[in-house]
Amino acid sequence: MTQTTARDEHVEHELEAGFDAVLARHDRIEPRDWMPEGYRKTLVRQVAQHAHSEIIGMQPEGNWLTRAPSLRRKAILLAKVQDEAGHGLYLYSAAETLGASRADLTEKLISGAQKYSSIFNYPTLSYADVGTIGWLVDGAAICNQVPLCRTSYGPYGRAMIRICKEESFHQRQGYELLMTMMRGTPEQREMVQESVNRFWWPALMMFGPPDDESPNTAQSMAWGIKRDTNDELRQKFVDMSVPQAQRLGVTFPDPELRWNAERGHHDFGQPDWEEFAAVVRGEGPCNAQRLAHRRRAHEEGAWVREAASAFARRQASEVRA
Ligand code: FAQ
Repeated sequence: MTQTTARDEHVEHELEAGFDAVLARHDRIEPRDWMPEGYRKTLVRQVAQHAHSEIIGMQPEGNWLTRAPSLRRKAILLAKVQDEAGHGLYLYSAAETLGASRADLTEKLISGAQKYSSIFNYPTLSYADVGTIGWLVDGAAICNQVPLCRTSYGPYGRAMIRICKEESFHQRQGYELLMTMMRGTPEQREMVQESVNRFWWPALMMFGPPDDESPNTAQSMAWGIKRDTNDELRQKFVDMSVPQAQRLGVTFPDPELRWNAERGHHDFGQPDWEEFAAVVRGEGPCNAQRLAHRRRAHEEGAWVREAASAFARRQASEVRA
């Protein structure tokens, strides 16, 4: 071994020890800190997938913007969909602090090289779906994201704090919409139940595969990127949703769902994991439509990006002059 290699190895060792010490203290890793390449890559993967989900996630509800049943519902829905765009932008910015570029991540999304959440590949067939997405999809997102406020990477955790506050409003508006419909006609109540039946299982899939089939969980937990496993969060979501469903007057389409006094949790059935795998592979009901829409919006927005870059270049040259 040459002297330089030995010294490099020693430095690397020290850096790694410093990184481990930060994690052990439950402190934050910041963009300029040394980090193992695997940690950086895992974060870029998760944060990019999260950002893409927020952006693609505008489409299912956006579908109902022009058909909202009242001005009030339209104002609420517009605000919610715009919030999702904002979440996408905070998250792309967090990914940029790791050396990724937003343009490159967008290319990877529209070429299908990077994933986004399976949930957004299901259609929204009635206005009740707007309420169900708020209640169950944002509810699942909150369950998953509140622990991420304590994730070990500073910019991601800080983005999560604001995102969670906004997701809470999203969940409340969804629940309030469904409650209003449940107080309406028998047809409206049926619409709510039908919508809940379609979204329950896909909402459970949002937490990812079962722990024993999750290739990333163990390492992500060791690095403090994830604070809970997929199954732990899924259980938390089920326990949280059951009393809310009872209050609302709807049921979940799971014959195995029941309280287990010994465990202090609800037992529940397994989602169809083959369906999950197919949706993640791009074979869900709306995958092609969602990506085609995003691709078209990206192409049609090219002139805005060019104009913004030209403006930024001119401003920079004026400052230099
Ligand atoms: N869909 O080893 P794991 C929202 C992939 S935001 C598609 O367990 P990991 C707000 C996973 O990437 C919703 N793919 O992976 C909103 C991995 O593939 P890879 C998004 C999935 O990362 C509401 C492979 O399977 N939230 O809803 C899914 O440790 C309403 C193996 O899985 C986030 O992204 C899935 N459901 O755990 C917006 C939260 N699950 O990359 C609009 C942050 C897993 O190895 C309207 N992310 N995969 O090829 C996370 O917490 C984690 O990334 C998990 C997955 C828990 C999603």
